[in-house]
Amino acid sequence: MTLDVEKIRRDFPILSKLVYGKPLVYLDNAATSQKPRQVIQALVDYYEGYNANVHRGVHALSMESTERYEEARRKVAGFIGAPSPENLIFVRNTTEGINLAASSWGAANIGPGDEILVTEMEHHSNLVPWQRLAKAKGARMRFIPVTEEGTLDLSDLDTLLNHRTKLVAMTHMSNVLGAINPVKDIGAKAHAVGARILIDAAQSVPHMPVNVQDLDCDFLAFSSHKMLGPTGIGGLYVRSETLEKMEPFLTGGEMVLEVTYDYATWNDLPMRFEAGTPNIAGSIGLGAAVDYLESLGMEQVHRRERELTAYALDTLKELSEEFNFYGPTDLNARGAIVSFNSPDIHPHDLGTMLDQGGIAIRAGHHCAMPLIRDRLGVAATARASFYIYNTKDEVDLLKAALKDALRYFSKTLAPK
Ligand code: 7TS
Repeated sequence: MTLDVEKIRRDFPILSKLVYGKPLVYLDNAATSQKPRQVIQALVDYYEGYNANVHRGVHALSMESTERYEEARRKVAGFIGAPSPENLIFVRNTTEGINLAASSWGAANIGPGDEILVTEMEHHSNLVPWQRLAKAKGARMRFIPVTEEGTLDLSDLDTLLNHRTKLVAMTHMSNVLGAINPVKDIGAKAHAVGARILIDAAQSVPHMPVNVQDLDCDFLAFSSHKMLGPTGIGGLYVRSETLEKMEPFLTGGEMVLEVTYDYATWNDLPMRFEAGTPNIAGSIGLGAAVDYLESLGMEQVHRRERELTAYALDTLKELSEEFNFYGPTDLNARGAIVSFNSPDIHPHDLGTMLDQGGIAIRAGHHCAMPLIRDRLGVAATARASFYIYNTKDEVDLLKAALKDALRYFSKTLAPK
């Protein structure tokens, strides 16, 4: 079965929008995805029908919102293959999930002389929290290098990963290179030396089947807004044995069982990690996004995106003299993200020009400054990133717009 892209597109109201009088071509999905009517409706249904705080009211609305909030947790936990909904903490986004792990687990388990192993392709969200922790604790950061091709260079892994390593924190899919990393194999090696593995799944959970039990990871963080859901909500999966020993991240209401003027005891899992009123509507909206993705099937989503990536790489190859393209050539090792750069045009100028034609791409350092600057050796790149509703026609429009931009900026490409 292949996905019916035209039918999918009809579910996304924003895709019929005109930008500067041109049909929107939305190719900035790695930053945030668009939302289907079903997700938007779930938010409206909540606010119009049963808006109330969760876990505390005895009244009908509160009981309904609590039931729907916990139902969303069951759905999202199931989507990533968590053994129980208790393993899933609702957080604001991937960034907060990683910070929770760094503050609660990291602060208690990383000490002087310990090592935290990350890769050179991390988003700042999976770099800065560990840098800060390492500085505070006298621990050392180590880095798995990135090859010229944009994959991980694992040749020194046996040295980088050693008895001092306490944590491997790595991205499942790079938001710049599109590289999909062998997190399962590296996780097994991490466990063999007694280290834990945290997976930044911000770019993988939306685009391919991800199962935390199959990956055998200790932590996995992701964001709703990149997987058709609302902003302000995401998930952190934590393995039970680890979660049970973790101290709370934030403290206050909801996360306590009993409070006196002198002390407090902690609530059950996972509420212990959800201080204050949570993003109730957001969680329910994320549950609706999971329903939507499951109705398509994540294998189908991944297959369709691989097809589109293959088409994009093949189509854009024609411009390989004018643009450098980054990321692995092996389609099995990359997702639907294509970063590129021209020595003649600043990516921001390119992005602005494409925008005039209704084409939304991202230009910049993509919150991966060390990778862009120190590894790719550029100040910024342009990036097109695809999702289930993108089409080959849109890839063709991108190519045509890039050719126009080359003509406009460098006047070196003769019209074809
Ligand atoms: N990790 C990766 C791999 C990401 O791509 C992003 C966001 C994050 C973490 C942080 O996610 P957040 O939801 O907490 O912000 N990446 C991008 C991007 O590539 N363009 O804008 C946001």
